[in-house]
Amino acid sequence: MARKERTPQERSIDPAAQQMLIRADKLGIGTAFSRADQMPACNIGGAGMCCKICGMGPCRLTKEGHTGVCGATIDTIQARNLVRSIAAGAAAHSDHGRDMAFTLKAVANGTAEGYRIKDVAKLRNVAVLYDIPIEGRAPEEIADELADLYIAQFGQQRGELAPVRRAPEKRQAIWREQGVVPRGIDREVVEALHRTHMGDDQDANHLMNHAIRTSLTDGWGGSLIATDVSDILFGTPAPLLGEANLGVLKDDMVNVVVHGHEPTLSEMIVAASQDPEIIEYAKAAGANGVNLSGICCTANEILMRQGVPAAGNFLHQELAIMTGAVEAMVVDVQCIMQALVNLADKFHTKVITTSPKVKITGATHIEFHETSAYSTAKQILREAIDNFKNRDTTEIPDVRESLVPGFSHEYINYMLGGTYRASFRPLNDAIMSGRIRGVAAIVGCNNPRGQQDYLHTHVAKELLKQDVLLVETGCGAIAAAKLGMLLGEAGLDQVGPGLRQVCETIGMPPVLHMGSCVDNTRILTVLTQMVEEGGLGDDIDQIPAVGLAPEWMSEKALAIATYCVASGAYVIFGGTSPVSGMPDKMSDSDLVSKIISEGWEEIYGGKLEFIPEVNEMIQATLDHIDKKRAALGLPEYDPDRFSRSGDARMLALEEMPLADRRSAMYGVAAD
Ligand code: NFS
Repeated sequence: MARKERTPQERSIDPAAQQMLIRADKLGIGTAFSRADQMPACNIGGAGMCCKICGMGPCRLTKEGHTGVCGATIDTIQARNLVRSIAAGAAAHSDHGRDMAFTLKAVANGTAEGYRIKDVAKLRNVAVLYDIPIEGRAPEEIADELADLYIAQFGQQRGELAPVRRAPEKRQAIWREQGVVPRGIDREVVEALHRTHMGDDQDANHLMNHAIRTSLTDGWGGSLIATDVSDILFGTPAPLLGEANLGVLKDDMVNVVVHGHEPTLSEMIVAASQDPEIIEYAKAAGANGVNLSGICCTANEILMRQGVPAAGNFLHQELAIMTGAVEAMVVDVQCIMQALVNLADKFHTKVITTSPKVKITGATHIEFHETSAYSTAKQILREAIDNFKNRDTTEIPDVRESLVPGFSHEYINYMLGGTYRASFRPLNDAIMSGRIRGVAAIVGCNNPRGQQDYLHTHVAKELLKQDVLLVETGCGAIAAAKLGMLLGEAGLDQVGPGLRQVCETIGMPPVLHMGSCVDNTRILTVLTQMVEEGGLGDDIDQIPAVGLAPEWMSEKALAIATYCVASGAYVIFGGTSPVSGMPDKMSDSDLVSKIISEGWEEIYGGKLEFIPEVNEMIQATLDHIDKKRAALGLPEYDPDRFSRSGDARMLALEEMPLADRRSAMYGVAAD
């Protein structure tokens, strides 16, 4: 039975999205939002209780005690499905990391067109972590050795993944004791597929151990490699001014939207869009140049390094085309909806696929290789410019917000301590004193089954009031950006008094945009440094911190959640649990749910829970932070302890009659 169709306001809290959804309705065009309304969610598959691993099925189990044709239980089927999702997510991130490592190798050997090593300092710092000699060596020589080491992580068969050494020592010891240190990235993903094949691993606990091992190939493997190499090639992010939302599209320019994940393509398109030859070409076509913007994690990559505006997050990909103002949507890998091609047909937009791994029927394919990167980028832009003449009527929502992204681990270190004494001391001290109650990472996708951006921003606002410092990545960060929550210090009046004092003293915003989803590894290395700084325990699980993905939808999100749990974090997801029992309680099988929460907490100190209700999500976050504070012996959080911050107090004083100020300031009676 089809669900009731929601209004644009029920589908998204973003005014730009609402405007485009009204336009979609007027034009009779479907979107992910309307398809979600029309597609009833499958309770059995959603709860992980459908097994289609072999040809005897699919077996849809609905009652306690049901088994598949082979005798597989609900627990085994849920565990197998979850392991497969985590393997797919880890594979996506890691394959991205592999391609980055190949690009680094090509740059080191002078075979990549248009790229160079932009951040030599980061290259040297990373090389040292792996004992690669740096003194007296050219950057290319160091890069060549680092690229070889990183490429080797994928095919390594035995031993330990090299980046694992970057985790806190105590954490590494737990992983060794549990036998979950990954041997090689590809090996663990292949083994995940093998173990979940018909007739293999059929013990839920044993399967979930491998879920942990597979996820670690992502967080302390492929994703970390992707972040390192992106920084080395394109620069480690530092704060800059950017803009977000559909209002960044321009009526008088050729609009090219880059969408997907890998910065190799988008960085080259950014460079090509500034090429005088391309600008001339655009002018000859009657446009004022090429206007680039991004969607999804590609947006984050070029936003935080180049200040290229973000047109939006995951659910904005169709809405951008709906403006009628996009000449080309250039995509590489991941989170690209197949619906784009049919939608683009209704307008003049060209969908251009570029990755050798991704073709979409009906899209134009211009394959992108690092050996001819710059030339291909120019070719893509020329295609877009040629398409400008086909533009019909447009409707670009006049909605955009400024934001300050670019808080890399390195920058936070510098921000807190300066160039010569870079340190996390002020942050740790602020948490220890209770000015900052704790830290929460709000990350992950949009999901059209919910109201776009509502959970992301509502949770963020409520936690800020409670003096919780926020870090954000992925589509969650873009949600916050679009709603004006990444405006540097501008939103400080919405923030609790202690956190406000810290932000004003350091000059930092209360929500730190740390990048794309592979950049969740920046959060891991930040947490590691917080441990090493001292005062917050000797492992990540002791820090008063929580990870949230309120609007998750992708398998990558499940991989991220699992490696964060394995690293010691409490992770809360919104939406539906892929290992829940049936909602009508026909099955109360909850072994896998218990393994990933209580079971993992016992071993790793972190746990994964699915909490759909927003207030429960917020309360669980605060309870966990307070529990960790108590365990560390830190003072109980007290919002009144630090009263009003300096700036707020000064403003209040300024408004006072002069005679009253003295007593207000010094507690003495006026003369
Ligand atoms: Ni992350 Fe980035 Fe967005 Fe979700 Fe997709 S873009 S890798 S998966 S939808 S946050």
